[in-house]
This record gives sequence, C-alpha cells and structure tokens, in this order.
Amino acid sequence: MKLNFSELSGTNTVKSKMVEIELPSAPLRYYRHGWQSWSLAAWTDLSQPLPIQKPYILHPYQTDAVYSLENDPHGSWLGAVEFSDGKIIFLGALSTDTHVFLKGDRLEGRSEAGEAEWFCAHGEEDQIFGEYAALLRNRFGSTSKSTSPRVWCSWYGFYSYINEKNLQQTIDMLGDLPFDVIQIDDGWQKDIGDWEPNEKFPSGMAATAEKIKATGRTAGLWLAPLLISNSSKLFADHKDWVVKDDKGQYVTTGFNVWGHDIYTLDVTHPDVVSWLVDLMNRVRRWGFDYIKMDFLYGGAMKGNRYLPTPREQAFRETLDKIRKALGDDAYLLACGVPILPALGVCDAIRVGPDVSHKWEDHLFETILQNFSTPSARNGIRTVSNRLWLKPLVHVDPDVEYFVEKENELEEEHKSQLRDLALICEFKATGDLPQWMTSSEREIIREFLTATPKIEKVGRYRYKIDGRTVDFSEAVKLVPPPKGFALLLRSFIGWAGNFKTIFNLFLALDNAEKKRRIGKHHLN
Ligand code: 9PG
Repeated sequence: MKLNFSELSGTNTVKSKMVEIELPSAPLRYYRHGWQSWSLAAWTDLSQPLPIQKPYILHPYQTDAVYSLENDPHGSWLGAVEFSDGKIIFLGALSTDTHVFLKGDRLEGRSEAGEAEWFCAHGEEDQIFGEYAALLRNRFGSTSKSTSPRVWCSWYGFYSYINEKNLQQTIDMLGDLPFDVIQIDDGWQKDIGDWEPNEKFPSGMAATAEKIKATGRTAGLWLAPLLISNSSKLFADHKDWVVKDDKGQYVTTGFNVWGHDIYTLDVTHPDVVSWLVDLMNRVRRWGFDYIKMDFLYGGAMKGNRYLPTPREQAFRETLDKIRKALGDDAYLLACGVPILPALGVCDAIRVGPDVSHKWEDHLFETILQNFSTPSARNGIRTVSNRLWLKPLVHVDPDVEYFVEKENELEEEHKSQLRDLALICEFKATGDLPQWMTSSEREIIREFLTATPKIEKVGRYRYKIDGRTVDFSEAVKLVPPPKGFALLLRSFIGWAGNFKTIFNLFLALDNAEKKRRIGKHHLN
C-alpha cells in the first residue's frame, strides 16, 4: 500500500503487509529503533550512515540477526525521519513481526507475518510518539503496578561470583538503606537450562530467599529461561526442544561469558511450555517475588519451531503463559527482550544495554561501531531514545553508581546516570555496601527517597525540580573510524569472529572483573 505524504494529517492507521510513504524532501535524520533491550535506539545522521556493527559474532545477541547486515537505515516495528523544519514523518506498527526501512526517498514498513496494522503521522515528535504509545497501550496493554521497586542487584559488584557468603554479607551491610528488593543475578544456577542452585548456594534457594525476606525486603532472582547451554543436563535430555535453522543446525544465540554454545528453547513446543510453567512455579515456591528474566530474545529468533507461528507472536504467547504462571503479584522485569512483544505482559522492560563503571569502551564504540556493549554512555544513549515507552511499562535504565572505589566514572557521568533513573522512575544499584563510605550511604539514601518533579524541555533535556539536565552530548554517536582506525576496525572485526580470539578477550575481561571484586569476596 502506497501512502501519500499529504494524506498524513490526523491519526492514520492502515492494514497491510507492506506500506510505503513517499517523502516530500530529503530528511536529515532517521530514528532507528533496535530490536531488543541492548540494541541501539538513536536518531542517526543521514549524511553519515551508520556502519554495520562488529564483530559479526555478536549480532545474534545484540541485534535482530535477520536484519543486521542491511545497509539502509532500519529498525524494529517503527521508524521516523526528521526534516529541517524539525517535524517528523513517523511509521510504526501496532503488530509484532514488523520492520521499518528508509529506502532512498521512501519510508517502508514490512511484515514477516501477513497483514499488519500501521500508524503513520506527520508533525511534532513528542505528540506523535505519544499517540503511538497510546495506540500500543490499547493494543497490547500495560503494567498493573503503579510504582517500580528500588533494587539492589548483584551483577555490577559481584558479576557471576555471587555466593551465599558474599550475599549474606551484603544483606547485613545494606542495613537500613531503603531498597525494596535484593536481587541475585547470574551465577547462582548449575547451568544455563539447569535452574537449580550450584555449589556456591549450599543452603538452597528457598533458604536464600528467606534470608533476604527476613530483612523485610522482596527477594529477586535472575533467570534466562529460554536459553539452553549445550553443556546442560536439560540439553542432554531434551535435544528436540531446541530451535534449529534450515540446515538442521541449532540456532546459536551468540557467545557470552558462560563459555559454551548457547541455543534457544522452542517456545511453541507444548512440553517446553509446561517445563517453563513448572520452573516459574518453583521459583515462586522458593520465595522469589521479583524476577529479572534475561536473554529473552532467544525465544523470538528466526528458526524452525514445532508450530509455524510467526516468531515474535510465538514468543509473546509463551511470555504471557510464563507471566500467568508467575502470578500477577510477582514483579516481572524483562531484559534482553524484543520490546513490542513484551508490552502488557511484563511490569518493566530494560530499555538499554548494560551500563558499567566506565564511561565508554573505545574499542567497541569507536573502532567497531558497536553501541550495545556495556558502558555508561551506551546505556544513556539508548535509554534516552526510548523514554516514549514510559506510559506503557516501567522503563529500567540499568543501575546507577555512587561509590568512589573501583569506579572510573567522573562525578558528572555518575550524576547523568542518576538523573536518567529519576526520569525513568526506576532506581537500582549494584554498588557493594562493603565499598560505601558513610557519606556515600547518605547520598544513596537521599537518592532512593527522592521524588522530584520531572519536566521534558527538549529532545534530550529535562528539568528535575527546576534543575536542567541534558543528555545531548551522551547520545551523540561516535563518528565512524577513518584511516588507521578503519584498518583496525576491519582487522579486529574480522579477528573477533574467531572463537579462540573472542574467548581470549572474554578471559581478559573476566580477569579484570575478578581483580575488581577482590580476592576476599571470591570464595
Ligand atoms: C548476566 C548479565 C546481567 C545484565 C544483563 C546481561 O551484548 N553484550 O555485550 C551484553 C553484555 C552484558 C549483558 C548482555 C549483553 O548482560 O543485561 O544485567 O544480568 O546479563 O549475565
């Protein structure tokens, strides 16, 4: 279906497998909306096209791999262009399994799943994104929870080295700091797929949850229930539950810290669904009422499944069953999740990549043009571009930092992370209480109890209780490399695709994490 620019007055929705909007003149910028939590969302300059991010080996877990080699500007479900008068033309789907491209002077929406419904508009950015959010809310629903809890999360202090002893010490030392949730992240499980406590949690998960609850807080747990490691018992027992590609190979969900090949469960297989429901019941029985459900994109990757349901729709249907099994009284944070299919099903969505105690990662951001790897700036950029989702779901910007120890962020950058969290109304940290000075504890207490008045005054500018904050610098994309850096991009991008080289890189990263935690916390 072809739409004329002049038809875009008022609210337009059309039903079609494909829509095309002819643009009246050349736009300046394109709003690219990445597929899942960690994928880039940003206004990109059309005079300087975004190079394909490297290394390719990471595409499955940072982008929608079906589209990651596309040269034209594109994104999942929605896209927009901005003209010199500041106005935008917007195209956004009200259906899952859709993608938007800028092809020359046309904005093009395509569906992978037959007819889709599309919203098109021309005018002021904030108003249009607001209308789109309202339409999505009608179509997909929104969370029933009024506020988000204040979370202490184990990942950013202990990484996978969380254990019963350092957790207990943390619980004790957090004292009366007003956190509502203490959340155990990656590191407690036997394997990816074997969601039972490992040897670092000898008392078991029910006893662990009880220790948290004894302080009057909610116990939180991290899980990646749709992933399956080839080293797991689950894989040995149920190879037929795993998604394969057209060549009959298991679909890989990317490389990661776990050091094994990681595949994904077939969310349309009835036995997988019952296994997931049992798992959710077990986690609730242990006593966890806050669930951080991670790496969910696996459930919506391209591949052959038991039923031919379109991939995002299939994922949404199963996520809904997972949610119902958890019960409405549990708080569900979805992470690494395709955004649209999760709306109305979970309470919060992580809307950016991981932050870190470093402002930038030069190798990844500048050389490889990869904006999904952990860094404070990458987090701020994508989150700032996804704040329009706030009327629909709690938006999780990842954690904030307060302590001086083992932290390379400048005060100004720590403040930006905190200000963004105030705007999101979602507060969390992974700072170890073992590292907090008494004045830092007071700053944390003040932050956790603050409820400032927030006003949006520009695309990336806000007033927080009258004080202006501006994320315009942080959201800027690092220009593509030139000269020697370009050569380096080609070489490192290529070399990084070899498993051994990539694993070497991971090992170095891990050694640095261990050093940061300190020996006394490791056992
Ligand atoms: C546990 C972690 C934490 C964290 C999650 C997720 O693409 N990447 O480079 C990438 C890096 C880290 C990452 C995901 C992707 O972390 O977001 O909060 O739970 O898993 O393993």
